[in-house]
Amino acid sequence: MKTKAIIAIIFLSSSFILTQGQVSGLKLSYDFPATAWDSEALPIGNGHLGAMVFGDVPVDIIQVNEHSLWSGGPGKNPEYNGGHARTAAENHQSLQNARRALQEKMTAFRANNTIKIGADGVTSGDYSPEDEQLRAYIEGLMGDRTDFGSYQSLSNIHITEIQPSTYTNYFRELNIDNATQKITYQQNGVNYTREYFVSHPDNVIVIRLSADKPGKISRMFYLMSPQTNISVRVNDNVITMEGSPADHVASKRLKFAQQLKVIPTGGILTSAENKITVENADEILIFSSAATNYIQSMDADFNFFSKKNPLATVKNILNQAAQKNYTELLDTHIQDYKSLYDRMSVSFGNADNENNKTTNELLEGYKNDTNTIAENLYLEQLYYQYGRYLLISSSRENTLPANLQGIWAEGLLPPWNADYHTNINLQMNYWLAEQTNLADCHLPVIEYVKSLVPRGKFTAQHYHCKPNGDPVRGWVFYLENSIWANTAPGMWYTAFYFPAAAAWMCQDVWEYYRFNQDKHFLEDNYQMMLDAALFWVDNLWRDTRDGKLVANPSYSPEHGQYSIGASSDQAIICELFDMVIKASEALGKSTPEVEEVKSAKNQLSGPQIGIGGQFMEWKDELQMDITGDGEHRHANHLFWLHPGTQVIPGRSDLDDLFAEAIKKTLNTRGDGGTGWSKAWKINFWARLRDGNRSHKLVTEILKESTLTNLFDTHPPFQIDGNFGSTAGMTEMLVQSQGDCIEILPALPDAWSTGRFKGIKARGNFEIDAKWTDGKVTSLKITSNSGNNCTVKCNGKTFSFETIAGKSYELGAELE
Ligand code: FUC
Repeated sequence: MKTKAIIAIIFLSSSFILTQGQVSGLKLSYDFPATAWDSEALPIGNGHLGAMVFGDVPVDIIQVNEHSLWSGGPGKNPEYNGGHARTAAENHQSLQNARRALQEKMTAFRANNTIKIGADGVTSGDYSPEDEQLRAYIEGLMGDRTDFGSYQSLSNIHITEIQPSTYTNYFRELNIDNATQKITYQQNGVNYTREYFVSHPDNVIVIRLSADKPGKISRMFYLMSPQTNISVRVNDNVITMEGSPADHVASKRLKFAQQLKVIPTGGILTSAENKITVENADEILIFSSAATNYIQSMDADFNFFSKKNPLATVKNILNQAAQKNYTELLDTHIQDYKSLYDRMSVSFGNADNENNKTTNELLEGYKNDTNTIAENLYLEQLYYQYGRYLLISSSRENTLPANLQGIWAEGLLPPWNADYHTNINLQMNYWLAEQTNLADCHLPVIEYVKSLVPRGKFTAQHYHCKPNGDPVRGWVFYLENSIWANTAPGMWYTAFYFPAAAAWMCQDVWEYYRFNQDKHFLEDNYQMMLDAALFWVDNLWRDTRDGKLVANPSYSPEHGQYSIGASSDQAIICELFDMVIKASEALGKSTPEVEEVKSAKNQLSGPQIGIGGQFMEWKDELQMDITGDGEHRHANHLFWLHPGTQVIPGRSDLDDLFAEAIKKTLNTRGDGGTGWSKAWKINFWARLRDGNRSHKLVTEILKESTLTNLFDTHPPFQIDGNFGSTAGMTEMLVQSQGDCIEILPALPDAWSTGRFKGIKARGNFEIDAKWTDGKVTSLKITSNSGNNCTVKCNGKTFSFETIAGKSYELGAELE
C-alpha cells in the first residue's frame, strides 16, 4: 500500500547530517609495470588527449591519442559523400520492393503459423529463410564503406634509461579521486618517482620524473608512431612530429602535430637524431600536447578542416604550460577534475581495501572468494567511480564524444574502428552522465548527434520514401558512424539496417532536458527531435493485417530476421514520439506536426506477450523468441523498459504484466553475454526492482568481463560496459524515469548499509541518502529548479513543493 503524505519539510540552507564522502583513496594499483596495452596500461585523459601509461622502468611507454585523429573521409576522397550508394530512385525501388515482400511474407507466416508449446517443447514458428529476391532488395539498401576510415593512435612517447639497471619496490597507482598516476621504485639506493596527468584547463600531458637524491636522473626521450606519413625533428628540448593519416592524400586533409618538451632541473640536456638526452638531472618535467585541424561540421558545407595550423596550436599550448610550475599545473588540473568528480559519491557498507591489496589481487580475490566483504565492496565502489573517471577523461565540452574505446586506441585499426556504434554502444556510453551528475560531459554526444543532422537529411531522402513513394521529411542515420558525417547504412547484412539509431540518440537530448530543466537547451534542440520524429511519421508502414503502423523493413539488432515491426524498432519510435510530445508541451508548442506525431503514436504496433509468456522480440512470434536462442547478447526489444520509459513496473497492471514477461525473457536469455550485454542487464534488473539480480550481474561483469586495469572487455576492450555498469549501479540506488523519484528501488543485500551524495534525479534534483539494513535513515533532496517533488522511500510516498536552491530533509518521517 502506498501512503501519500503532503508534509511540511524544513528546508536547510547548510548543514546536513550526511556529511560524508566515500572511502577516500580510490586507486588502481599494481606492483608490476604494464606489458599489455588493453589490459594493464592505465588510462589518463582530458577529452582532447588520451594516454595509456605502461610505466616500465628501463623503457616507459606512454601511448597517446588525439580525439580527432581519424583516417578516411574527405581527406582520403574529396568526393566523400557520407557513404551513400546508388541513386535515390534505385534505393527507393529496393525499399518499396522489400516492404511489399516483407508484408507478404509476414502475412503468409501468420496465416500458416502453427506455433505451439507441447510436451516436447516449442514447435514450428520459424520464418522462411530470406529468398534470393528479398535478400537482393535488402542488399540494395546498403551503403558504401570504402572511405569510412578509423580512429587511430598518434604516437608512443618513449622514456628510456641510458644505463638500465635492476630496480626494486616497484609500485604504480592511478588515483581516480584526483586523476593522477604515480610510479615509485628504488634503484641503486635512490627512490624514484614518476607522476603523470592530463590537464583539461591547460590541455597538456604532464609527466614529472623525480628522485630523493640530486643529479640521479638520466633519460632519453623520443617519439615513435604507427603513423607512416610523418616527419619528426628535434630542436633543443623539443621534439616535433607532424603528419597526416597515410590514406589522406587530398589537398584538404587532416593534419596532426605533436610536441614533446623536456625541461630538466640540473643536469645536461643534449639532442640529436630526433632524440633528447638528459643526464644527471635532479628532476625532469615533460610536457606533451597534440592537435589536428579537424573541425566538426555542423552544417551542409561538410568542411571538416580548419585553416589553423595544428603545430601553432600545440606550440602555443606548450609555451603557456612551460610558464607555470608543476604545482600550479597540478593544482589547476585537480581543481578542474574535482569540480566534476566530487559532485557525487557512494559508499557501500564498510568498503575498505583493508589489506592494501593491489587491483589485480582484489580482482583475483573477488573471483576466488578470498576477499573480505569490505574488500569486495571497495572493488565495487572503485569500479563504480572508475566509470565516472573514464567519462570525465574522455568526454569534455568541445571534444568528440567517447567512442567504443573512450579516447584510448592502439594502432591504426582498433576493433570496429573505435567508431560510434549506435545500436547500443554509444548510447550506453552516456547513460551514466546525467544520473551521476556529469551533465557537462554529456554535451559532446549531443553536439555530435547534431552534427549528423545535415547529412542525415540527405540520407533520409536518399534511402527512404513514404509508402506511397512521396519524399519523407526529417533525418536519419544508422549503426556505424564516423567523425566525417557517415550517415549512410553500413554493409554488414545482419546489422546494417538500423534507421532507429537517430531516434534513439534523441533520447540524449530529452534526458539532458529532463535532468537539467534547461528550456533554452530544449528549444535549441527541439527541431532536431521533431524532425527525427517526422522521419518516422512518414516512413512508417501500415501493416495490412491489423492496420497498425510498423517499421518496415525491421531487423531486431544483430539478431534478425528481417520482418516488420520488430519490437526494438517499435519501442524506440514510440519513445521518440513520446519525447517529442512531452517536449512540445514543455515548450508550449502545439503545431500540426505535433498532432501528426500524436496520431502516429496512437497507431503504433505495441509491445506483446507471447505464448511462452515472454516479452516478444518480433511482431510475429518465432520459436527462438520463446527458447532464447543460445543467450544472444542483444536484448534491444527490452528497450521499452530501459532505457525507454514505456514500461514502468508498479505504475499499472499492464506495466506489471509486461514486467513479468520481460523477466521471463531475461531468464530465458540468461545472465551471460559480452561486457556491455551484462551491463545492460544490470540496468534491466534494476528497473525490474530486483537488486540482488542486478548485483549478481555486477559480480559477473567484474569476474568475467573486466581486465586487470578494470577496463570492460567485450572481448576485446570496449568501454561501454564500464559506463553501462556505473549507470546500472546508479539505477539500483535512485530511479526517476516515472513520475516520482524512487530511493533505493533495487537495493541488493550486499549493499544493505551505505550512503550516497549527489545523485541526480529528473526534475533537476540532487539526492543524498543514508541507509541501514536496507532502510533509509536520512534523505536530503536539493531542488535546483523549484519543481514539485514526489519521492518514494521506505515504501512511503511524499509529495511537496520546492523552492529552487533549497534543500529538504526527511528523517523521522521515514520511519
Ligand atoms: C555491436 C555489438 C557488438 C559490438 C559492436 C561494437 O555491433 O553487437 O557486440 O559491441 O557493436
